[in-house]
Amino acid sequence: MIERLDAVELEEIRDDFPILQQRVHGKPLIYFDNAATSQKPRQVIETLNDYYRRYNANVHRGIHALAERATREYELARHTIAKFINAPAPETVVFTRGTTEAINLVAYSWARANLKQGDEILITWMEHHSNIVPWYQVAAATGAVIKRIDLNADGTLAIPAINPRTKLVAVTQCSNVLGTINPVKELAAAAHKVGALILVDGAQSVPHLAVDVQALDADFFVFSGHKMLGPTASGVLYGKRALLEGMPPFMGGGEMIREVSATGFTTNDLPYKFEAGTPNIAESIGLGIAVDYLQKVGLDKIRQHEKEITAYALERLQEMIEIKIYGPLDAEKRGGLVAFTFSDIHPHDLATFFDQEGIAIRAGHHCAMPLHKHLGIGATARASFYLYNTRAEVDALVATLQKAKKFFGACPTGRALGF
Ligand code: C6P
Repeated sequence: MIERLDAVELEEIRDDFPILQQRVHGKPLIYFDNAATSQKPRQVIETLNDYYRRYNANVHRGIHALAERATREYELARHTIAKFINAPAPETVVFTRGTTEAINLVAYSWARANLKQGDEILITWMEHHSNIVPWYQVAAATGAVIKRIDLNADGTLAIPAINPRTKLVAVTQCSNVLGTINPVKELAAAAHKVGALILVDGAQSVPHLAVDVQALDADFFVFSGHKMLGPTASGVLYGKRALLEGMPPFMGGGEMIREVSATGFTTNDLPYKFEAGTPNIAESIGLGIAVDYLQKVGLDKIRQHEKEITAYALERLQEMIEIKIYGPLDAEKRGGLVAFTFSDIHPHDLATFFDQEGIAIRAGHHCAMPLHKHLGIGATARASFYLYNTRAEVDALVATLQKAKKFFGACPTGRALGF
């Protein structure tokens, strides 16, 4: 039986998000910018408040009551998150400030130590700049070469046989523009066949789909807390233990050492070797509470809800001849976001028009400039959904597009196409 959120649950969820109760420009807020950052439930907001009011202290240092409580809650969050992604042990979960920092950690530590001239790093056309620029930097430092997996006409990956020169496949599990959900398990198997590793960017998947890093056989898996109901500056690098153990530290300082002498240092155990300095304590604790919240609702229910909202949005948007939607038109193959262009109206003008109606969407290149260039466009408008969005809000999106058409005097540019 398919589990879905019923109307009562949806209303209860919405009540947990104080920000959704407000009006923007005199209109009820409709928040469709979840791929940029999600809103936070009161449980997470209260956790941050509680930390700073009642047990603010540094972790793994003091022996007083506040320090012990802070350390306990911080490590509890690590346990919760490890279980959530089915990591084999909490030590394989490193807290970072987000996806970007986690990818840079791997690029600076693993890649610089392991790649050499002529080695290949395989990415895709749909990567976010966070999963492109660190590899350009690695290529410049080591002489490695960047290769890209091409796209099919429907915005899915045209998966090639992987070249034996490939040492790393770095791929997003869900595109923040096309919405495409990529077959990372198959890519991991193909990478391993030629002795390459795979790094999976889970920034747009972990908030929305049940993820099992062991079932995927990911070598590295990264994601951001702020896109999954958690605080900003929270995030995770998961890595296979043997890999993390073999890697040099990314940053030097307190916590990451076991001993420091007049001439050198030895490194701490996992995961602390990669958590130099005072970490993002409140944020990581808050992320643990966000994960509790997602698990209480149920990832399968959340995915089903978003699939239904996305399918409805795709159907309603395609009623308009002026629209062009990017990525697969089948909600089963995509996450809960839709990027589009609408006639000849610039996406920034559209986003401004939407804002006046109280609807938050994003416009621009969404930190995926190579993808937009590859598609021959400068920018797209994007509506991205989460567990608290409703069909009525999608109706408002469509009604506002119709209003924008009248306002801007848009002329049809062709039928909605997959690409
Ligand atoms: N995408 C968006 O509006 P950080 O900024 O480190 O939390 O996440 C970076 C990142 C990495 N990979 C993917 C697939 C992403 O979507 C993002 C963030 C936001 O699409 C902000 S640009």
